[in-house]
Amino acid sequence: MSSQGLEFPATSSLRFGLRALSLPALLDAGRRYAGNLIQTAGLRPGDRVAVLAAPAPAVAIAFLGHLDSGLVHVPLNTRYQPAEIAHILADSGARTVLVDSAHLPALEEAEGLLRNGQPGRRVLLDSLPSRSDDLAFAALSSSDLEPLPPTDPGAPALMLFTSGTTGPAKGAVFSQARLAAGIGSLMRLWRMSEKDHLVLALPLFHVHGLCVGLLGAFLSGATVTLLPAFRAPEIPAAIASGGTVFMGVPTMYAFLLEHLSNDAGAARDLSGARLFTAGSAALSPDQFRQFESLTGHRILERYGMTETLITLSNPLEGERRPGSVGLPVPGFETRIVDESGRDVSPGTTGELWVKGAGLMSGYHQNEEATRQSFTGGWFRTGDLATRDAGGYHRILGRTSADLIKSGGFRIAAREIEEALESHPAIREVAVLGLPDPVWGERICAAVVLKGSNRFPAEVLAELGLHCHGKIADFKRPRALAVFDQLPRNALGKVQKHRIREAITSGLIPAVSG
Ligand code: MLC
Ligand code: AMP
Repeated sequence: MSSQGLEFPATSSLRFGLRALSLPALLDAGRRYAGNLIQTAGLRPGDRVAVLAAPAPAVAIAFLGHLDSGLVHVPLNTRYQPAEIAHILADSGARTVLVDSAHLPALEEAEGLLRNGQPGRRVLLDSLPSRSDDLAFAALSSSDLEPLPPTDPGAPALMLFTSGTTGPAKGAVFSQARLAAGIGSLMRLWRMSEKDHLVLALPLFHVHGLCVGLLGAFLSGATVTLLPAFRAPEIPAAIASGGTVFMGVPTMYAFLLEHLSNDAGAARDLSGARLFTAGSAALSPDQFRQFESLTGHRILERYGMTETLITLSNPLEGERRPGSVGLPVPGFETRIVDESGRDVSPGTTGELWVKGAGLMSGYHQNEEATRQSFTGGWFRTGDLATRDAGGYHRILGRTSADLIKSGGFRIAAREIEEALESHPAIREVAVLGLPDPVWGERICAAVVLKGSNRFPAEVLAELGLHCHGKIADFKRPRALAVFDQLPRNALGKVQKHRIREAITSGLIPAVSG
């Protein structure tokens, strides 16, 4: 692709089960797929194509094809329910969806919810056509085509939807040039090369799996073993068969640690790897130390965000500090500021702001939200951080309790509150994250009930059923605390920090489910 855009060394390959595809073969299939799709469906550069499919080579082929043809790749979380899918289709304006058979029913339900009522064009990955205009991925990616015109490296290439504290999920837009700057720099920092072999068990719809993992490996000429899902026992086995790098969210490391402590052979299987990285949520110093004592590897923790790519990282060589996310990735700068936007002194907590060529250009068709997120070119992360005199950063939480990170997924409390409010037993509800050693945060609903004679555990189970089909399962409350009334400030705003204090101090018990 172009010089300011993405350049892929030909050495990469993708392994998936028994299949192995070289990068040139992936690129060739991607070009055919995208070129034929453009012709058949009458698409133009800049048109969005949504992808709703489990990790598979076709997802990588489609991503490369979209990048190569100027179509905008819009990956959808495969755990989403129809209403969540419908919102992203409507907001992104994607009229074409690449979908696998496992997710076709959810897509069909989502299409039924779209206000314009018009089903878009579907590209089916592995099922037979059920509508006359359905297209088959296999046919598109194998037919001949005319050469594609060159793409503009500054044009939108990727749109990643993410939740904020207010309003529905928004699409963060990246051009090839921004991806090349942000991810290229990180790969150089980590010395990723054609000698590397990434074991990738992350979903391919978020920055971590899609950009840092898949794209990063392709930019570096590395081999990728793509796993269809994360299962802890498969990681040591994949590393033993040649893997050199593993990237995970802390919840994956929690499951991996459990497996390693029960199977000494598994720890030995990790000895051939050169790099384990963690991010998307805080890796606890305990996890860092346990992993080091079981495997001898010091996990390299880094920090990022959907809107910014990866902006801070512990060094590859030099000190990897437990509990710290390290130093700015080359090409990025950070500031830590107080409430009036003034820089704080080293060691003082403030909001982390980041700047650099890898930041998103903005939220899709949402100038207001884009304007509010940036100040003078600095993206306001909403994360609380400190920086020591040596430049190492620590993330200490968020400025707002309304965003939760659980299992590495970013979740807006408001979306869950809206889903729960319609339950007949609920008078008032506030949702927050409680600390959890495996999931980072566990979703807790603090409620005022309409009747007084209900068992909390029974209400929690009912709320779980009530959420089913409305919101993705990872957003379902796993704990419930019953209040007589929710604490509010003088303006009537619910004070989530007081709810958290009441629960963590034991004053108000929380039942788990
Ligand atoms: C699931 N369970 C939970 C839970 N989620 N319990 C408490 N809290 C939660 N949040 C329960 C389920 O009900 C189930 O129980 C059991 O745990 C297993 O759930 P699962 O969903 O089947 O687990 P699994 O599929 O193994 O998923 C775990 C995971 C997944 C870690 C693989 O969460 C994941 O892929 N996370 C990665 C997210 C990610 O890529 N984030 C990157 C964002 S980008 P039962 O009883 O039903 O068995 C970003 C930028 C950056 O952040 O910096 O990288
Ligand atoms: P997302 O929008 O899913 O990309 O989530 C981004 C958020 O994940 C950040 O704003 C942080 O709150 C959190 N995050 C990412 N990496 C780390 C990390 N290493 N330590 C703590 N929090 C992290």
